[in-house]
Formats: sequence, C-alpha cells, structure tokens
Amino acid sequence: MAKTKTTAKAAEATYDKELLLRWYEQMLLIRKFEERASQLYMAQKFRGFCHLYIGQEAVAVGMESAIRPDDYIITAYRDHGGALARGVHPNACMAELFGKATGCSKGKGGSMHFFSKEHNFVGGHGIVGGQIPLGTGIGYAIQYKNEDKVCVTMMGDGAVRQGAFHEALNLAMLWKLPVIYVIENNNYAMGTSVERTSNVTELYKLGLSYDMPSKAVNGMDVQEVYEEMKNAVKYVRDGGGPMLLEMKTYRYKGHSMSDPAKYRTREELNKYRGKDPIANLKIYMAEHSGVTDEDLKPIEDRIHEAVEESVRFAEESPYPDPSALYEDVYVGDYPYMME
Ligand SMILES: Cc1ncc(C[n+]2csc(CCOP(=O)(O)OP(=O)(O)O)c2C)c(N)n1
Ligand SMILES: [Mg+2]
Repeated sequence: MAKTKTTAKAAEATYDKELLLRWYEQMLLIRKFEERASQLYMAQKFRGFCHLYIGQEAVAVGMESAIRPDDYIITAYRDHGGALARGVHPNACMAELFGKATGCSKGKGGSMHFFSKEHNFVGGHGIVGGQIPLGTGIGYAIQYKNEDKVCVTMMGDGAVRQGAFHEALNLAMLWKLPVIYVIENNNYAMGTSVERTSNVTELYKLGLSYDMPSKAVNGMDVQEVYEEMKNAVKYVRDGGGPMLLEMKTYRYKGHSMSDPAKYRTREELNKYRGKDPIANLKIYMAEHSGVTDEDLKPIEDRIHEAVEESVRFAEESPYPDPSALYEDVYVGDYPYMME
C-alpha cells in the first residue's frame, strides 16, 4: 500500500515496490492476453465480436487494487481487462473466447459476456448502457441487505447518452446507493467522437446535474486511478451515497476487430502511445524504486507462460454439450421448451 502520501496528487506519492510490480504484472497480463487473442481471432481460431481493452489497462488495474474482492464490478462488452484484473483465471477467459465449456460463462457468453459469480464480476453486457441500471440495482440490493460493499458500474463515453444512465443516476442519488459510476472515456463510441455527440464533453459534469460528487481522472495513470478510486470507495462505503469518476483514457485498437479506425489521425494515436500506462509505470518504477529489467524479466516470462497456457487450455477444452442450451436460462425447464 502507499507508503507516504504527501498530497492527493498521485505523481507525488510513492508506493511499495511490491504494489508497483503487481500493477505492472496485471496490466501486462491484460495487454499480452489481448495481443494473443487478437492474433488468434485473425487466424479464425474463434469468432464473433471481440473488443480489445489495449490502452485502457490502468483503469481496471488501478480500480481493482482500491476495492475489495467482495465488492462488485459490472461493465460493458469491453470486458476482458476488468475480468482479468478481478482475478478471473486467464484459462477461463481464453476458453470463453473460444466458446468452450470451461470458459467463465461456460462458453455461452463469448468475448462480450464474461461473468464470474465467484469473483463478483457481474458481466460483460452487450447492450450499450444496459449494465447501468443493473449496477444501480446491485447497489440497491447491497443497501437493502445492509451489506458493507460497493458496486463499481463501468461504462463507455457512448453509454452516457442513453436515457438509462440518467434515470439510474437520479435514483442512485435519491436513495444514496453505494455505487461508483466509472465512465471510461476513450473518446470514441465506435467511430463517433465525444465532441460529435453533445456539447457536454467533460463527462464528469453529467453527474453534477444530479448533485453527485463527480471528478475527472487521468485514466492512463495507474497511480492516479488508484488514489481517486480509493477516495471514492471510502466516501461511498462510509454511506456518502454514489460517486462518479470519469476516467480519461484511450483505446489503441479499433472499436472491434473489424474496425480499421480511420476516423482518427496517426498523430492522435501517437500522442496517446506516448502516455502508455505500462511504459510509463516502467519508467516510474525505474526512477522511484530502482526497478531494473532483471526485476521485470521473471514477471514477463510468467505472463508469457500464463497466456500460452490459456491458449492450450482453450484449444484442448470441449465445446458445451448441446443440452447446456437449457441450463442457466430463466425458463429452461418449461415443459414446452423440451419438446
Ligand atoms: C443499445 C445499443 N445501441 C447500439 C449498440 C451498438 N454499439 C455497440 S458498441 C457501441 C459504442 C459504444 O461506445 P462506448 O460506450 O464509448 O464504449 P467503448 O466501445 O468505447 O468501450 C455501439 C453504438 C449497442 N450495442 N447497444
Ligand atoms: Mg468509448
């Protein structure tokens, strides 16, 4: 945990080497897992949708170390990073991409619908904004059952233009629900930039219209994400009601595998590559904690092996039995469905 924290500004805080290396390992796992998944997709080893989180790793990882395993996370379809950061095993994640029975959603969800009850990772949702009322409902359940938990409800910048976002924020404030709304503002909803969707481009301000404490955070900086999330969790856990954080981030890849991302310039992409959360953490660790390439080598080797193992596991796993179609659905045992 943070050794000293002289100001709220993350850049001036110093951290245990152990924590820094954990962040590095988690972010690198997400990146390497997805780079491999991208290759496998291109080789048609699995199909369907696939939205990569590459570039946004600091958000999931910084958040994760500020919450507890018994807190909830719910997110949209760009969900690989959130699940891996939660601790869902890479084998279960890769197998899910392959549609195998050993996947975290038993092979029936695919890339967009990762889920792990064990890790309180409540999806993976494909309908833009659909998870926002669900996360709010989880917040209501926590409050109703008088539990000491929070629900982190994540969404993209595109989702905040949905009516459901505003309805959810209104009720969450009215009932003071223990929800942290996290907007991952990567500046694009498919090919549409934030500037093209509204005159309100500082998205954290949307929370202010409900009097919800709201703040913009540099989502490319794992330290800053961690600090701001820690403050938010404390506030919400102490019964303050909901909060909203806008994580300013960037996705390096296209919206999905079929998007060549022609709506943005090379200069823009390069500008954000210069802010790369993993490369910058590496520099920070070298400067502040004396971390060398030799310190990082075992971590990088471990991740390489974990990712390759996940591919082997996914390839060797069986597809779900056709009878699994009738499992885990609300009305699966209605007699007429079995005819
Ligand atoms: C209700 C609904 N409308 C449209 C779509 C098609 N769609 C899929 S992703 C997407 C863009 C969402 O962008 P954003 O919320 O910024 O998330 P990001 O992809 O950047 O993570 C759209 C419009 C959908 N899935 N659901
Ligand atoms: Mg977006």
